[in-house]
Amino acid sequence: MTSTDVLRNQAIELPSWAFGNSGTRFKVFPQAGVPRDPFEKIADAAQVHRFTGVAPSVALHIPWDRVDDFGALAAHAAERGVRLGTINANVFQDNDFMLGSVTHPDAGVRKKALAHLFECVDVMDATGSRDLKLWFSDGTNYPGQDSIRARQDRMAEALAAVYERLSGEQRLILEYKLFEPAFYTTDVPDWGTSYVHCVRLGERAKVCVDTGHHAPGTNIEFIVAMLLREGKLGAFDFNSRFYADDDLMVGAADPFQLFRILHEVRLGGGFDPAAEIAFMLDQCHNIEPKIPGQIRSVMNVQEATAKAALVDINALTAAQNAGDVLGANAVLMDAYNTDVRPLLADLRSEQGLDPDPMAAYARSGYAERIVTERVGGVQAGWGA
Ligand code: LRH
Ligand code: MN
Repeated sequence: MTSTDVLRNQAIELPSWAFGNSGTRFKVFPQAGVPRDPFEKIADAAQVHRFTGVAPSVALHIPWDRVDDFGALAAHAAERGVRLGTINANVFQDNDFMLGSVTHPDAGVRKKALAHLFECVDVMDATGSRDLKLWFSDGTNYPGQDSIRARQDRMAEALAAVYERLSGEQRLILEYKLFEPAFYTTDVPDWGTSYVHCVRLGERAKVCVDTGHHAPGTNIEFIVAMLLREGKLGAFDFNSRFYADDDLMVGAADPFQLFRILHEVRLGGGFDPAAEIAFMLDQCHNIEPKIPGQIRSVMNVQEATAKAALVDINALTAAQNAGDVLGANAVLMDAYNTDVRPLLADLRSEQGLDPDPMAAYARSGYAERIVTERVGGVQAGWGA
């Protein structure tokens, strides 16, 4: 695949929840014009695809995006040039899940959690989605609170039951996270734990790398290289952070890290559609306007991808094999230090898009229109 092919075929999935209100435990600042239902979220996501051309699908979160007729929602999306993507389960907000969901000591609570996961598979059947993404907030806050081993047994049992329920091309994507909301153990805290569970489950179980879910200083591109080598990288939840799971715009806090990650994706064949890697955003625009925030984020992924695609692999390999440390590093830095914005602007023009998506969206009047139209009703959020 040439670098231009990689950019032309790029598909970045947007999170429906990025268009709703979000915040921290301290405050959720509502914004005017925010969607009131999944249909309006989809309409906003379609604006990002309209101006970037590379955001053709929207990930849903259940129950935040539960509707009576998912067929109607899929049709609504199609009319706007996008499709429904990954289904995200939510076993982190029900009062019964305080001590865990599928890992809870009580079998009745585990059964309730599993029922929700099965409901999400039913939603996939209705939307035609390929991926079920599972992130578990399950964990403990104090040593001795529960058996680490027993919780893993419960987790494995639940994952096997969900995996059994999948059909056709459907996949289970297991997302890990170091901590929060649990602060002593998290039952799927790192790539190794997710990988072990996925290997035991089978071919259609893959790992999701959320770039905000690692201990500070973690070399995420090493994890990406390893998972690609094992054929177990299923998806990314892209965002960036300065400290913890900040869910800031991807590439905003550490554009060099994003470049290094996408360089390993390229080396590992991850840009080949056959690798079936889902490139998703998972972000919260707590203080910035949400649609432009998503457009900027998509452009950040495009720019990092374009830079990664510019790396002269032959020169890099030659320098590496010659033990030319500075030479090899220079090959990578040359690509990273290349201004790819003109290249991307030309590619957009070639595709009949405005070379400057942010300016084009601002001129469209959509932002003003939704503020005027979306009066009354309950703004969408995390419903916590
Ligand atoms: C957990 C997470 C997960 C989603 C949620 C919105 O921190 O990254 O991917 O379910 O954010
Ligand atoms: Mn995530």
